[in-house]
Amino acid sequence: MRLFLAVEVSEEVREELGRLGRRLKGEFPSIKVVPPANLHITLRFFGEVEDRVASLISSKLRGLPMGGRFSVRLGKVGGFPSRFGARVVWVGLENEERLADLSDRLDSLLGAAPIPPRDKPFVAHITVARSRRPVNVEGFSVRPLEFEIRRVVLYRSILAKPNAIYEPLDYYYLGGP
Ligand code: 2AM
Repeated sequence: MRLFLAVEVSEEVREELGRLGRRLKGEFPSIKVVPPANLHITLRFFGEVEDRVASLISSKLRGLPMGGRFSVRLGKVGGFPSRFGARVVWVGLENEERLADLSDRLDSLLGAAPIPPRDKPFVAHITVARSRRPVNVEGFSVRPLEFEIRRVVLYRSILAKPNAIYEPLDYYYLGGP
């Protein structure tokens, strides 16, 4: 199964990014907007793994201290490979060091083989749309909403049309009051 670890965004953020998605669609009709229910911040992508590796990931993370809760804030609208010619449109995060620390912590808890290694450095982002044709997203922005990160979710991703289905398999709670 295809797996990744992510954190959720608040309802208010889903609404704000939904508005951004509608503005993008208005400007670039062929763009594919991520449905609000699918918005998330990936901390670690594993790709396709065997069932026993999925169970190992759950058992390694369950019950371990993940660090405390923290807040992040929506930042700039950007693009991969660039915001002037974006095929992936994303929103960045302020306080992204906390997310990077959490991603590193997960890596050290998970250890090496048979867990697939990380293939790209961590870049905190929320993907909001994808486009075959590169689009210029300079000039788009979102309100700098703040939201709390309370838990890490292990998701199974089922590639489907028109949108992937993300099925939560397990939750790992950050400490806090
Ligand atoms: P994206 O949003 O930048 O496309 C489910 O597919 C999640 O895993 C998405 O958030 C996606 O990031 C991320 N993902 C997919 N392939 C990846 C890869 N090779 N490396 C890192 N993250 C990946």
